[in-house]
Amino acid sequence: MSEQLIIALSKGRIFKETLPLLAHAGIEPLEEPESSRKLILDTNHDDIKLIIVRASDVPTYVQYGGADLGVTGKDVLMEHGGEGVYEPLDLKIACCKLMVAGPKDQPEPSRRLRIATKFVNSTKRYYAEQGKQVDIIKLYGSMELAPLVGMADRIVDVVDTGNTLRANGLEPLEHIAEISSRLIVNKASMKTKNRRIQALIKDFSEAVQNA
Ligand code: PRT
Ligand code: MG
Repeated sequence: MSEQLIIALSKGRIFKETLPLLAHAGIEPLEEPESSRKLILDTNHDDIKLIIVRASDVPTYVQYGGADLGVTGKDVLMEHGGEGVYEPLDLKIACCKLMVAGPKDQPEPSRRLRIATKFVNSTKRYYAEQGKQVDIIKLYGSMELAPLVGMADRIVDVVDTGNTLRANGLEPLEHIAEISSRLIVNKASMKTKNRRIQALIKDFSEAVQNA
């Protein structure tokens, strides 16, 4: 039997939007991550497994060889830094924008801006490029709440429709980066399983072009 190929995905939009790409490569999961408690999903190929991990853990699994390949948002990849992984393909799925947002019609305070975000590295880099000193407050979710309770002046978060911002009286202020999901590959796997990985990259890129 040939060696295993392990692909790391996260539940939700990444899984859903990766399914058609997998299908184009002839790969079909035999169970649903939403209904199954299993973390390793079988596919129609004995030697291809999908592992379901936290979105922010996908680059780490691929970096350390827990998975050969993964699908992850560019936002997550920018935070991680991308060490130990190749990023051969923009899958053009789960698209959104990384943005600075804040309360509607609120001028900048005269003191340093306080920014709440889970994207600490990207936020540091963005303000450093502007030559602006800010204080960053690290959060793990629901960033929109921080300005509402006076804990921060601004947030840095990914925005799609902007409905979540609007529902909380916030508005997008500055555009930091266009985000889409990327195929990432473990560097050692790229050498040892090159033929199979190249074939998968080719199938995925055809599917992206046809989408
Ligand atoms: O949920 P968990 O903490 O485990 O991880 P996660 O939130 O990073 O995972 P997930 O599955 O929600 O997102 C995976 C990837 O999808 C992200 O890394 C982004 O690259 C991408 N993506 C695309 C988005 C969105 N669109 C998006 N809208 N990720 C998050 N959102 C959030 C947004 O911040 C807001 O809170 O969804 C909410 C609705 O957005 P609006 O603007 O349409 O209201
Ligand atoms: Mg989420």
